[in-house]
Amino acid sequence: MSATPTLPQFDPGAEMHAPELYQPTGIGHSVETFDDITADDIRFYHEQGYLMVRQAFTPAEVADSIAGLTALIMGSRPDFTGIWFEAQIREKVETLTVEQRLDAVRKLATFGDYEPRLRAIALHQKMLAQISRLMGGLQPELFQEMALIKPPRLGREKPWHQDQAYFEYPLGTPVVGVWIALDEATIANGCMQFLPGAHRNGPLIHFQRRDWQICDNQMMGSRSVAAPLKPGGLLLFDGLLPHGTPHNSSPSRRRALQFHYAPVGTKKDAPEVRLQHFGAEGKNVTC
Ligand SMILES: O=C(O)CCC(=O)C(=O)O
Repeated sequence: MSATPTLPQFDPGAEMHAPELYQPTGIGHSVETFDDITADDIRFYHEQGYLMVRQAFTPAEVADSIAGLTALIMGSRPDFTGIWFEAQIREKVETLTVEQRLDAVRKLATFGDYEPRLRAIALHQKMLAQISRLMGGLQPELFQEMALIKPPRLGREKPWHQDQAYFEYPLGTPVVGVWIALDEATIANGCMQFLPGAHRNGPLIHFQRRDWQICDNQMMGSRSVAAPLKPGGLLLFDGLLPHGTPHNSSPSRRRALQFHYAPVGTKKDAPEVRLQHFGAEGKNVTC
């Protein structure tokens, strides 16, 4: 394949959030390994919209994923164009050394065809088996791959949102997200935070503000829970679970993988249908 030179892509914004948006009141429920997930945990997932697995992947599997990500950022595949840089380094991206680029990237997407180590973790057999249980026995199909990196002191917020506000799958589709910590994810460096059980309230209106997001006013003072995870830990979460991550103001890097699955063969809606559910138009609401 020939290399196509492309201009660097940037994340849309660097605006800081109000600290009150991310004040978790507790830590989420977890099990130790995939093998420890019981029928009660599956029920818990359906009621609360999430489940954490503290040791989902081995240190070797984590190291492989990091090596795969690093290789892509260092340019192992010049034909790979799915890299977005932090908005704050827009002025200096061209002057960064390849090493410095490692701490300037915000996200990568759609990389499995370019990096077999990342495809392998997305299709990890033990993980897929548990996702299938969460889908009531249906066969999961991977439809989205992302790596989300919060460089030290720079990594920006991902505002509160529901992932299904980004997808065209009909409401009622059991969309399952997985979020895998590659570094230790802490409250200080921007681990996931979510509203347990709120997936059952259905779609929330999203607005284009710092991102395509739930209105800050709606999230202020809400009782969120955090998902701190060691490397190799995993969060399983429902496509309608409101979640977000704060800015990383710590000195430690926070790298994570996020994959999404829907049952094989699920037909997508037209984009207008998604906006009828998640968009503000015609609903007499403001943010
Ligand atoms: O890893 C993060 O910072 C948040 C990722 C996320 O929620 C998303 O991209 O939907």
